[in-house]
Amino acid sequence: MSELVTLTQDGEVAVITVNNPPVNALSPGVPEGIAEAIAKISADDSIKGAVMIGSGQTFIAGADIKEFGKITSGQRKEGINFLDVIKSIEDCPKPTVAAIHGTAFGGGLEVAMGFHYRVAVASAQVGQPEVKLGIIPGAAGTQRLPRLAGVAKATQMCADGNPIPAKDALAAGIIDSIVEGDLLSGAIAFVKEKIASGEKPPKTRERNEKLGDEASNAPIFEAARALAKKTARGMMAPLAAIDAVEAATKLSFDEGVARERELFNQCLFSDQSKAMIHVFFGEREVAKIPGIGKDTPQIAINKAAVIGAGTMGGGIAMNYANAGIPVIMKETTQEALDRGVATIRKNYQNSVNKGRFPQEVMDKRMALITPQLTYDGFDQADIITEAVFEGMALKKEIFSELDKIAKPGAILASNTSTLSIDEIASATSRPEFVIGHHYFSPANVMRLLEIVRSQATSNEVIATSMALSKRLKKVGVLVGNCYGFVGNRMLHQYGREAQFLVEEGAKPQEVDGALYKFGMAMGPLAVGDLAGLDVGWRIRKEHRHLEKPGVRYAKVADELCERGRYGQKTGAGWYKYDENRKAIPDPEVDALIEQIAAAQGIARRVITEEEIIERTQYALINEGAKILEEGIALRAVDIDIIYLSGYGYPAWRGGPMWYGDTVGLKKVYDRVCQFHAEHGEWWTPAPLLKELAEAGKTFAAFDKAKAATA
Ligand code: T1G
Repeated sequence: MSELVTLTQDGEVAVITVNNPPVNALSPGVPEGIAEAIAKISADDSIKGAVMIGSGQTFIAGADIKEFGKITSGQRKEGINFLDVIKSIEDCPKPTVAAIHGTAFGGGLEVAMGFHYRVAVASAQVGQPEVKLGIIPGAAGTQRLPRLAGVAKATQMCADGNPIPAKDALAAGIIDSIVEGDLLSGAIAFVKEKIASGEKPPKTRERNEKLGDEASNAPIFEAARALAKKTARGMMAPLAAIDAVEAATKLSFDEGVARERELFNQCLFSDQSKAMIHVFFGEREVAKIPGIGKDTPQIAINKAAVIGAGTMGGGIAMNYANAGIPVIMKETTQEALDRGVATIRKNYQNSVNKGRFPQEVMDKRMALITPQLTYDGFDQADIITEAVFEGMALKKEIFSELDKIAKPGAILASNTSTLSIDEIASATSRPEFVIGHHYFSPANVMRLLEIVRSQATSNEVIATSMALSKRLKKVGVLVGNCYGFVGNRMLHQYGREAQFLVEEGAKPQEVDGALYKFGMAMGPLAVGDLAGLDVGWRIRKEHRHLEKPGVRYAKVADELCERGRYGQKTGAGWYKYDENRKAIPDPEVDALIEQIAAAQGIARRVITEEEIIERTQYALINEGAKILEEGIALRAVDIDIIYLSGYGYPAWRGGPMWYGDTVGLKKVYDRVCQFHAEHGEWWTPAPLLKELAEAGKTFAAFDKAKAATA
């Protein structure tokens, strides 16, 4: 028996323990160890029943995702096949019980469903999250789950990939009992009852009573497909998962398993799955900061304070309250403060009304927020976040005041979206405690938190900020200090190209439509209308003096603002908006665009979808390469995670840098050079892009090489 799987005996009951930290993944050796244990149990007459349990934090959390890359790259010849080991569990002549704590996900649940019975602690979760990796269950999960939970539940779980808690799994028939107290003892007691009962251990694959019939199943699959096309737009895996569950209702078990395997392989070898596996590991990679290890001391965050109760300040205060951290929220006028509190209350009430959490949770969270007009209590705060108007003078004035008020060792964070953290820190005597915490609107919803280090920010403050982002359920990404940091700096190039394309001949709805079809949550012009065109207009006016003569700048957005067309908030921007805020193309805007193009001597032309995608996506990639070279982002994958969690970039494309790798950096670079020749210095190729393109390399390889030397 490998140390990955151990077999012990408790009287007549055998206990199989899986020891593969940290999540007991089904890495090579684990399935083999389980199969070996089951064979021994089947052959040993002194054993009358068996239990399997995971050591450490969880049951089996799935196949080892690291193995998929080896398969798709050809490094590993044979695929991942747990079907035989699961079948051997099912065919064991003695009752077997899976004892679940933590998570039984993916292959973990599939293995558990091969057991005759499943018991769990109340805090356990079960699920088939494979679609979140762009694949589907590949070990008969789509065939056994409908046999235990019924077709509707199985279809929903395999298509959306969301886990369910033990109590729902019990109600659905996926588990047989919830164990109070010690899980192993409870599981052993359970299997002893089954031994005593003498009942024939039920084989899940033979349980067909919940498979329904064509008449009852057809509407389930039709609704599931319609939902997947809406909520997982562009993705193949959810639809494949539904096909696989449908096969379970129409074919024999073995034929259904064969169909599942076909669909699994189609997904596994797709670009979408490679991208989503890149994202899975990327979301964990960004938490690893070279030079700031797990042993870096952190500052205890028990009390917070926020300056500003506007859209951002209120959302930030909610983040702290949601994490159970008391937070003071300060404003300058009672009217602004009351408005901020009212917005928070409305947001929470919406969640209660939608059943996301009960009223008492809302009441508890509201009680954690202390709205006030003074700095009272700020000297007790462990972290103070400034979220006021985006003007450097005001921010420096506030940080200078905080320097006098905050206790020694308090973190002073700015929510600035573009301004220099170095300059803000210079207003204090404690620059090592100053950092950027750039949230994305709405701050209580968007997962991304750009953590902006200044030249002086200490490792402790960075380590604390990274840990705090996890506590606030954010994806914290450490970035360097430059205008726009990472996300907004790249967005500036992306938005510029979108507007140039409009001036050159594409209609606004064509630019937005092409990018929506590409997978973006919204097109850039519609995003501008949503955020308010006046925001960018104010910043451009503040920086007009920096515009280089002879260099082309987009003109239409400024003109729209001059006409009071700020977007949704004024009922018109790039589009007109009806009472339901539906965007309607506006002939007045078309006429304005033609007028501006003519005034600039731009000969308008038909612009293809392909050019729209290339001009906008390659502008992102080229700027991302410059950001990498400057060390503003630690890795290309950090840029990808920023775009996925803060800018509505489709996970199944992996992020802008991963997309560049998928297209091929040589092709990207060649097109950037063409755009440079046609459109001037905005398109100056990034030297790193040139270097990687000419070496036939990828950004992923760049990251790997950098990690190897870190
Ligand atoms: N394979 C390999 N590594 C994994 C892993 C997995 N399945 N799950 C987690 N890790 C690593 C992770 O990268 C991190 O590594 C460490 O474990 C801690 O993870 C056949 C084909 C279980 C809820 O999709 O959802 O089964 O960064 O930080 O917050 O049909 O991990 O420390 O080096 O996330 O406590 C299906 C994925 C696979 C589950 C724990 N299973 N994992 O969360 O820890 S496909 C999944 C999770 C499959 C079958 C198919 C979470 C977790 P490092 P963590 P956590």
